[in-house]
Amino acid sequence: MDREILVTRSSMPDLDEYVNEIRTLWDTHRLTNMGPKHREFQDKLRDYLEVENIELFTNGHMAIELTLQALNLQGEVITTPFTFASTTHAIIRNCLRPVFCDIDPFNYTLDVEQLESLVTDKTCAILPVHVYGNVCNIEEIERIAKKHELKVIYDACHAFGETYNNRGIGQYGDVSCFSFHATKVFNSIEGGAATYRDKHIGEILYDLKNFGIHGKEEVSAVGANAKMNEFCAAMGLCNLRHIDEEIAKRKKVADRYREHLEGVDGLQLNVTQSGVKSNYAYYPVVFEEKEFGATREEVFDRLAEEGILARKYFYPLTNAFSAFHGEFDVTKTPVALHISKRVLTLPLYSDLALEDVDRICELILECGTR
Ligand code: T4K
Repeated sequence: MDREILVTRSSMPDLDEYVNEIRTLWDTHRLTNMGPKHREFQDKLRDYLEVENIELFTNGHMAIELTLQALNLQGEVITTPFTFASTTHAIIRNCLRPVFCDIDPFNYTLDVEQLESLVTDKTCAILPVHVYGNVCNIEEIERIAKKHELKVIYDACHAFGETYNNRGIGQYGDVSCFSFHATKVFNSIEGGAATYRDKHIGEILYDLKNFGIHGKEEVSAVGANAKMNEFCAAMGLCNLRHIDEEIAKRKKVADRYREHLEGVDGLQLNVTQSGVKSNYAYYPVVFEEKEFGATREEVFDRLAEEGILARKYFYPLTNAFSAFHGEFDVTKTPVALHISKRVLTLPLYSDLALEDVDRICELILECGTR
């Protein structure tokens, strides 16, 4: 191909729309610290996500990290290793111990069959991930959490705008954390949010994102700085106007992949989940060499030769990171290990041409018949 196709491409509004949105900043010089754009964006998101409570952050990671801090947790947190670094790092940076649970082989979220066997008297919380926008087994997670009095914090960074059983995904668990990073279905350049059930958690989150400052002369908590600025909020406001259209376009791309790849021996496509309104966040395909005739690496390399840069989200597993010096036994999460060695996330974004999807699939299918 004469141009590169990357795994994703940020959605952006028309330049004029953004310029118009930020114009008032030149009048007010109010660039950050919960200004009018921040307030408007937060209100609009509350409606869009169908949640009662929301707090904006500078990114998805700080939403997760500060949520764990706000809940004042101690001990062990059961989580998945099949995720981005952020999820595991947020646990460890709070001096908590991650306990890795294996994943479901088809939707790649926490394996609820194994989950309860990992609960000990040190367990304080479960941190599942709606990975690729696939919704976790919420009923079972809630049952287990209730039985053992555990907090549930969903990493919903891939699940923007999704609903489960007609309720915004952010309504589930004690807290759900979203990312609005440039690479996500919905972006505010960088950004994130926590949606939560208990209003009191919101007060703590606010303190933690703004140095614990209350008014001009009182600092009543030891907080960090994780505020969203006005330029990011303005980008979020613009992108929010177009989000439904964006997701509809992503669906067309995902459907086209499925037309070409469904039913091919040795290819496992992503699940369609009942009760879920999907956002088509990623297009993961698992390559089983024996049945397909080529490895994930061979497909990755062949696509790269043509300038198509798919990604191995999520390889390596977080429990295999060199940062942890072999502290965690990856063989205890065999399904996650198997999938992470075989999965490739194919390019998926709203303005990816369907002809490009055809070409990508052609190249993939050729790999299998070589
Ligand atoms: N939890 C989960 C499950 C997550 O996946 C993430 C983030 C988080 C928590 C934390 O949320 P944030 O703190 O990030 O809000 C990317 C993203 O940086 C990261 O947000 C995302 N997950 C992760 C899955 O992917 P990289 O290192 O793969 O990104 P990068 O720079 O290689 O970009 C990938 C492709 O995206 C590029 O090839 C081109 C395109 N791109 C990238 C950028 C930066 C754009 O089109 N525009 C851009 O500005 O991590």
